[in-house]
Amino acid sequence: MSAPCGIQLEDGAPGGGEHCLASIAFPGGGADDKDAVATGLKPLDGDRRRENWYARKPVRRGRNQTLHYACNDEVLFGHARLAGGGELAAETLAVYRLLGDTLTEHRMSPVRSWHYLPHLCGGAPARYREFCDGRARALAEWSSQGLPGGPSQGPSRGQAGGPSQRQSNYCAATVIGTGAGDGVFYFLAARESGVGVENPRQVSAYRYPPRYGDPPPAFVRATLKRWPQTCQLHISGTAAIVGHESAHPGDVAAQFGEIVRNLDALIVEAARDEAALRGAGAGDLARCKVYLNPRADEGKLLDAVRARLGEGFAFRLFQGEMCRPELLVEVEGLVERAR
Ligand code: 3EB
Repeated sequence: MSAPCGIQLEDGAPGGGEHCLASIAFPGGGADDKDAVATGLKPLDGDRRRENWYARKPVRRGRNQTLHYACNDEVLFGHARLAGGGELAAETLAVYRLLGDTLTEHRMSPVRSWHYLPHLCGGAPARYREFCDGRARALAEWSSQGLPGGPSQGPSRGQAGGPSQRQSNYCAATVIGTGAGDGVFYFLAARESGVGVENPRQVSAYRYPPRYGDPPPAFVRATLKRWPQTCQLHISGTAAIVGHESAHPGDVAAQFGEIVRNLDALIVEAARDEAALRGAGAGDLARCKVYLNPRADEGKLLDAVRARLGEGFAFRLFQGEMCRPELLVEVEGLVERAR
């Protein structure tokens, strides 16, 4: 492995844990799953293989209250329950405080985060807003403590910024609603921080107008992580949002087409910073996960994927709810290149 960390898709838990950072299970929660991070995600393609995260160098394991992690001097990978049965904002705030403490202790910067939360927007978007509230409060605390990963005050590149203009050091993220059960949060962090990349077709989520929720969601469209020999573009969950508005409500195939345009534009933007990414596009997404709203037509989606990205394009398909009820599909993945 030329990168300090990577994912293998495997049928069970990794044998021999010296290099294993974590084992992500879909959906997980069975008797053999005590070492797995159970996502609660229902695979629609029957593929229940785990995402086993490995580090190039041996890791040691630690725990900060409910936050479990494994790390070496290059990477730290951690996870925690985020049940959110009662107060999701308070629970998110508490977990992100633990994360901030852990990253400070190990001198790590957040690179990528995943959140799978039951009942995210079934009925009302309230729970997603609660989540955003808790995360934003914690990340604001991080900034005041000098920790990377939060908002930073000051003018953004290329923008006429007064002191109220927010620039971000947020990391890439996924937030997907699952069925019953507990929620889960997991993340990758690195000793050397990555760079946030925004999408020229989309308003930065942390600048969405307040009608989508106040505070706005605290994430960037992608984190560009350079390692000594490779670069990884960790792409956030990407939906059919153009500007700040949802496109093509009710039309899963058209939403997928818009997502492909968003992914292409985002990767081109990242390639302005990193020559190794030049020429790449949505079809180069590795470890691609597609989340499909239970109301949407799976056949129409699969036709759209084949039409846009070709028969050979590899991806995993899960049932999931998006942060806005009209969004039927969301896509995430990783573009990795030698440099
Ligand atoms: C969007 O673009 C769709 O709150 O961390 C996608 C990925 C979405 C991450 C987050 C939200 C988040 O606004 C929703």
